[in-house]
Amino acid sequence: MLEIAERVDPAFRSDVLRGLAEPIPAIPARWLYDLRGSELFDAITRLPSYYPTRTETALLEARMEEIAALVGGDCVVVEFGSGSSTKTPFLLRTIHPRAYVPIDISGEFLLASAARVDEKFPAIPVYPVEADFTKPLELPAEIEGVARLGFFPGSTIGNFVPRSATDLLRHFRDILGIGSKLLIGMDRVKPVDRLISAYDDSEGVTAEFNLNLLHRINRELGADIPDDAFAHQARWHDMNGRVEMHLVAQRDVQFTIDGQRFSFAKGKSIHTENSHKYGPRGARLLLLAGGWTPLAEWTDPDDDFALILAEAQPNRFAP
Ligand code: AVJ
Repeated sequence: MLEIAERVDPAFRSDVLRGLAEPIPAIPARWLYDLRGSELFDAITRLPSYYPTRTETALLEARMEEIAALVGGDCVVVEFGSGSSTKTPFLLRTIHPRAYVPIDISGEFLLASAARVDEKFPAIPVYPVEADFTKPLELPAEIEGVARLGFFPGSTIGNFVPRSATDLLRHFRDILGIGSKLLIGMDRVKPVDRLISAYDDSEGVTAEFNLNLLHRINRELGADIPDDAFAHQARWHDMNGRVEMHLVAQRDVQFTIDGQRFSFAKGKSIHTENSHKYGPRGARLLLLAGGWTPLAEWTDPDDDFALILAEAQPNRFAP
């Protein structure tokens, strides 16, 4: 018992209990990314129907020289939500930064990927930071005074509703400082059938990724959710411009989490993730609202995905 209690993140417990008691039950998406969840997400990125990763990687590979020319030399790269750091080599190889700072919430995953980068680029010091990048955080003292390039690939910004995305971009600006640059990946709006197959693959990997959240709740919070009672669903919400992931009750079901009873009628869902998609104007407007001036952008020939380079706006008192 004690052993279990020690492992539990109190924020996980309160987010789950609070989220499931809401009129529209929902759990913040970041809890999908424990070690198993991060591994499953990694598997998603290799699925044929999941176009964002390979499209963004190809863009980075093709356009890195141009990007590097605009970024300028002497800087450190700070990556928000580095995960498995698979796109990082393209950046490090061309930019040759003074240091690399990967920031991720999943500690074990972070250290393993940091070690891989360190091995591949022995000349670049790596300073991993285990943190929730949405919260206040300290950058390592070693990089003080050096220009910063924030790297936020994968359309992770799409996880946040526009209001929170704006807050997050402002937060990045506070962390990195005025004059810093940000290279951000944003997924584009596209036909619904392509979006849905990217988030409900025929191999069932995304379903497993979503259902892992229930396994995590059972394991870490001592809950008894029958995992066959819920099924994965991906929905396009046109008005909000996003794909939503849900876990839908397949029958009436009752369960207990940390002594609290919940009951879900058949068809009721737990909303577990949003993935917002942006057109060119929307993407730039979001950056501007978050305090970043777009400098340049690159897209693939099908306009499936965009990489945007932006600069932290100075505070101005007049236009
Ligand atoms: C990591 C948030 C960018 O929204 O495309 C992929 C997460 N979830 N398939 C996305 C995800 C299900 C992914 N992001």
